[in-house]
Amino acid sequence: LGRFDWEDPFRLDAQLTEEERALRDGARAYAQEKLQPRIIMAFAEESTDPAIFREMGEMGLLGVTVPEEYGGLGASYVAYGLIAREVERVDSGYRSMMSVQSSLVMYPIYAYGSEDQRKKYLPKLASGEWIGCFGLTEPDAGSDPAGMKTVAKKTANGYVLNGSKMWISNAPIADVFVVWAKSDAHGGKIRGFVLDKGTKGLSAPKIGGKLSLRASITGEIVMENVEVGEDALLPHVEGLKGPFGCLNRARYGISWGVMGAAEFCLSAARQYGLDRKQFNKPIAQTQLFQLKLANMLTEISLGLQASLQVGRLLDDANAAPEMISIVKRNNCGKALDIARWSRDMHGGNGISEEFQVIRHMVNLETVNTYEGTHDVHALILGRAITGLQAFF
Ligand code: TGC
Ligand code: FAD
Repeated sequence: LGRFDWEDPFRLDAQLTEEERALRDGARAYAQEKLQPRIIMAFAEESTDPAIFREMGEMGLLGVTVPEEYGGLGASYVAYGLIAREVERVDSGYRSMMSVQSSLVMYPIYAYGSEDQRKKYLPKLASGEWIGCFGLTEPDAGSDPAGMKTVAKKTANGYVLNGSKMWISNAPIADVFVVWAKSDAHGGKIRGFVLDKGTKGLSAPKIGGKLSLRASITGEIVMENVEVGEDALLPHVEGLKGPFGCLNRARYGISWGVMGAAEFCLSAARQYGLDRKQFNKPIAQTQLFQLKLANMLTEISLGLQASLQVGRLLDDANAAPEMISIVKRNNCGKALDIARWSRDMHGGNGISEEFQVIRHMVNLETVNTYEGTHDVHALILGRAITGLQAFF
């Protein structure tokens, strides 16, 4: 029988390729050396440092699954997940910045874009010189994006876009806006457009006062008679499967990312329990404390293994969206539970920024909601199980 390692309970490390391990180690070194020292202040001040995109670009962390000819690494989805886990071990906001750029901006331009769009945008997004955002959600259309009101009207030379998007990560500092609109020229079907910062009528005011994900800037996208040429249209996709194709990848990455945050919370609780004495013994020597650690470790072990399997299936082009709903939903919900337990296990210190677990806890409230809420993914799975649609 083998030795048990609580930091790698199912020998995940041994299930990775050499390239995947190298990318993970590079991401871990960057996240711990460059992001960890900034996060407490960034979260406190609700500030986002755009230089992080360029640093991530230099480290090769943006668009890792995009082929090398467009500035990516052509790496596996498992590698992408491992990177998300290392970045989110520091903060969900930093992982958000990265996963929007990779899965929600670079992926659609690569998968649905023209060759000219790929060449214009992808290398600069991969290097972090340009920052991207993805506008699907609207003030009156969140879980039900089919209810969007943004419209694209055909003109002689292109389109005019009108509408507004809400809760858009990276928007106030974005150079590139991937937005989804109902297009009259395509029978009212949803189409994707790539807009450049500075286009007349396009603005992205910041949404302030967030008590979660404070290191990742969020904004609206306001489009007032935004005129674009035909070359702004993503030519190769039509309908909701366009944005959902991107969301599949981002949701999968989130399933790994939140496990990184959960691992941080487990390690912090363990260390705190070993150091802190009450009733003349370490609190880690009490049965209730150990029960919580055991529950945390169990959920993390199972969650990581499930994400690895879905990643391998994605790499084999054999993953179904429902598999991604299982891991997005389960891992976010479990990570949120783990962060709450860890906060509790730290006692009063658990509410201090210094111990960091309450920051993970409030961040994970957002992550449990965005990219399809915990309940919406239950309904996606319920529909797959029963064949009955319960959304409306
Ligand atoms: P439904 O009828 O189910 O489907 C409409 C069309 O879309 C296709 N489709 C998919 N295609 C690929 N992948 C998927 N996962 C797909 N799901 C559906 C489907 O086949 C159909 O295609 P076609 O050709 O027949 O037209 O659509 P519905 O309107 O009933 O959808 C219901 C529901 C609830 C599943 C869906 O609307 C949903 O997932 N809602 C959640 C919305 C959401 O996730 N928003 C995310 C916004 S982006 C974001 O949060 C970024 S945060 C980023 C960060 O900071 O990290
Ligand atoms: P609603 O859809 O109004 O849901 C409210 C509640 O009702 C939830 O509990 C939900 O589960 C429940 N509910 C809804 N429908 C049903 C139903 N049929 N049955 C049962 N319960 C239901 N969007 C983007 O497009 N791009 C981004 O970059 C982006 N970044 C974000 C960053 C942050 C910090 C946040 C908070 C959000 C971001 N979002 C982004 C938006 C996010 O995807 C939405 O908030 C999410 O999809 C939920 O939509 P909503 O907020 O409108 O909630």
